[in-house]
Amino acid sequence: MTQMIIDGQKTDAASKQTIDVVAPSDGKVFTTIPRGDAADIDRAVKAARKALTSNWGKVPAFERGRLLFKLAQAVLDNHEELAQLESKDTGKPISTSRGDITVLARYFEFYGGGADKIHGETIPFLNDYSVEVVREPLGVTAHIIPWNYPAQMFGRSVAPALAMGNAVVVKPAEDACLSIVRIAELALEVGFPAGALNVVTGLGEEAGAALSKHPGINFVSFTGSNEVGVLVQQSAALNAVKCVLELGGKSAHVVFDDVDFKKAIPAIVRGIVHNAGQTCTAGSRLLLQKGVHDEFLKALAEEFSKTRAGTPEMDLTCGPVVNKTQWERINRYIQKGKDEGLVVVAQGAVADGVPEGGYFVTPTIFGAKNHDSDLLMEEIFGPVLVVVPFETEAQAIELANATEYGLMGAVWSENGGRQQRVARSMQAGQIYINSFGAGGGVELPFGGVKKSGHGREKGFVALEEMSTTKTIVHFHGE
Ligand code: TXE
Repeated sequence: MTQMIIDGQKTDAASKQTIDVVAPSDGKVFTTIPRGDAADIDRAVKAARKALTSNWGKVPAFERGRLLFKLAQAVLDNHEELAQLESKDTGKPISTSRGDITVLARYFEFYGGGADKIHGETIPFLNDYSVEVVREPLGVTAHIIPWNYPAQMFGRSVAPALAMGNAVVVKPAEDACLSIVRIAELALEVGFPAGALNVVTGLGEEAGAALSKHPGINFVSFTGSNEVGVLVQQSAALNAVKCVLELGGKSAHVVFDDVDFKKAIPAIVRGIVHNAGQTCTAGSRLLLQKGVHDEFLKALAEEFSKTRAGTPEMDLTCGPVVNKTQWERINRYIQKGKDEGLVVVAQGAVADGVPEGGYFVTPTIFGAKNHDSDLLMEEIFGPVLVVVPFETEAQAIELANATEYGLMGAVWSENGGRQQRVARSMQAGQIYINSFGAGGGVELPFGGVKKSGHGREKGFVALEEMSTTKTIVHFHGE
């Protein structure tokens, strides 16, 4: 049984209630987590507020950076344990979890280095005035984290907040939070003071809702569904606190006739099957120019049909999806595609020998004649790719932008002018040219436009998001 971390202590929920944790690869309960609720959130927010004015608030910037480095090292020292935990909890192939834990450590290294490098400025003003703009933490920051990349998203959201001196309250997803609790334990072991980093496990509508509307928070970062993101923003508005929302996507690959097959095909396959398609940036739409359509699709189908879903230990292309609800939802979309008359272009398979009761989905590519299917508009969050043909560059841009989302996209072409024109016309927070997602992208500003949300994470910009400025105007005339 796992405990959560409040005010430097491992603790159960005040109510003593627990939630069963199910392994996605066999559907069986293997442990429990505390069912934290409003009372526990209140304890955690109060502990964080206290830390701001006592221990944590007094740690100088370079020392904060040093603590982040120590945590990065502790993550690396416990790498295999964290990876195994992540795989058991989420179902990810073990090598995927190992990669995720490495990226987690990178976040703490990157922002550890940034802790003492965000400077204020001085501003020329009227005679006899000096003006300083200093950077300050926001205060208590709240972080509501989903289940698809628990460890990575913890790093992405929490590392810059701690680097800037905020005290943090995390509400991880009830479906997968074990790695996050373990990282918080490691943070205590390396010397983060009590209250600087609190983790309250529990249900979204209980602990999550209580956190986002708590009057003691100064900021909320949310990654998850659009529906809940809107609720979180409403709650934040009630207390007039800033929020950053990352709400998923429907990212498009735009593939032109002059595409380099060798680069594009593995990246497109990986872009939709990695993490069983449960990635906010998943490349779930493929816009394919007519001249190369048939040849490219044939080569893509050949590669895609080799994909296999298996258990973490089998370490195949992908694992199961996180829970029964997601499994049913994805299979509903696959059935809907068939019912709508979309053509099944290729399918991978579920590996032989997976346990009964696991949430494995068959990776699938559909071909559509035009862009009006729900499968092209809605986030499926599974290993399902839909292909649509186009003729002209203008048409490609129009189709790429024809969704409510705008998180990521890719242009595949060897023509430099076209690469730039299309990249600049696509409505998304990140565009790749002749690649798709790379190495965790810790250094690269990231976030959405349209219904994919607002605010930026990753890169140096996150340090600005997680802090505020104070302008000090000093009159020193006679
Ligand atoms: O998300 P929820 P779900 C998308 C994806 C997926 C769909 C549903 O399309 O199929 O969302 O997934 C917490 N107040 N993404 O239902 O409910 C919850 O406990 C405050 C995209 O799992 O949004 C968890 O910690 N918090 C995505 C987190 O919100 C609440 C990743 C996300 O859960 C809450 C996950 C409430 N009322 C899903 N209700 C991405 N952008 O990567 C729930 N939560």
